[in-house]
Amino acid sequence: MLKNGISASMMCVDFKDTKKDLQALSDAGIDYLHFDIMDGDFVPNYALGPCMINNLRTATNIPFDIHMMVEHPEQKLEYFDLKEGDVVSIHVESTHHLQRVLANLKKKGIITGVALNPATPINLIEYVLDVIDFVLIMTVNPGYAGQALVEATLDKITELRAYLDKHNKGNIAIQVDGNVSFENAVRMKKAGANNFVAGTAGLFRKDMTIVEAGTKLRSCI
Ligand code: S6P
Ligand code: MG
Repeated sequence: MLKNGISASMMCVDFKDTKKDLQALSDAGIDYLHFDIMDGDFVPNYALGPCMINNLRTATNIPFDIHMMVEHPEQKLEYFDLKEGDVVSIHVESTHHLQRVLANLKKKGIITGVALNPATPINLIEYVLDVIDFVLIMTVNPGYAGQALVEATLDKITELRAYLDKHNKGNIAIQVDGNVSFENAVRMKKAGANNFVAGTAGLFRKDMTIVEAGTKLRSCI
């Protein structure tokens, strides 16, 4: 089960002083560290990978949330040393074998999520509802931090919550990712989101510290 709360987007940390940011994220009581894995193919960018994840295992007690934005995730997951209790999300658009990849992760004790790009319809998740703990609604197009919200995704969150209830899956959480600002977090929460990926808009801000932003964001969700 995915915890309600805040997942910090690790592509937004200050790589010159990762240790300091990790301490601040811990002080802020952040619930997960969100690792954006990008292959330059599924998305128009490269970011993060197994070596960063392995490196940080011993540097923090905050649980890991791994967002796979790669083609053929079923082939690339073996590059990762996944641990029971890790969170992993797989994009519907990235594989012909969505059920297989999610079921295999579930067997390993992974908390599984299915991710949807802004233009991808909700009903594509119907036949994987029994192998997921959460749905990740992309509220921006994947690839970059610092983008504007795709407004239509707010209605999508509302529709997804109703869809899950209709399928007797009220226990499946909704994670949102992209421009989770303080204002947008309130709207996303109202629409039915439970877990909020926070980057430049809600946590790694120029006008406040991580602890100040984390405290403010928590009061919004
Ligand atoms: C986007 C990625 C996200 C971003 C996050 C950044 O491809 O999946 O996790 O890192 O959205 O947050 P913000 O507040 O800069 O949009
Ligand atoms: Mg992400």
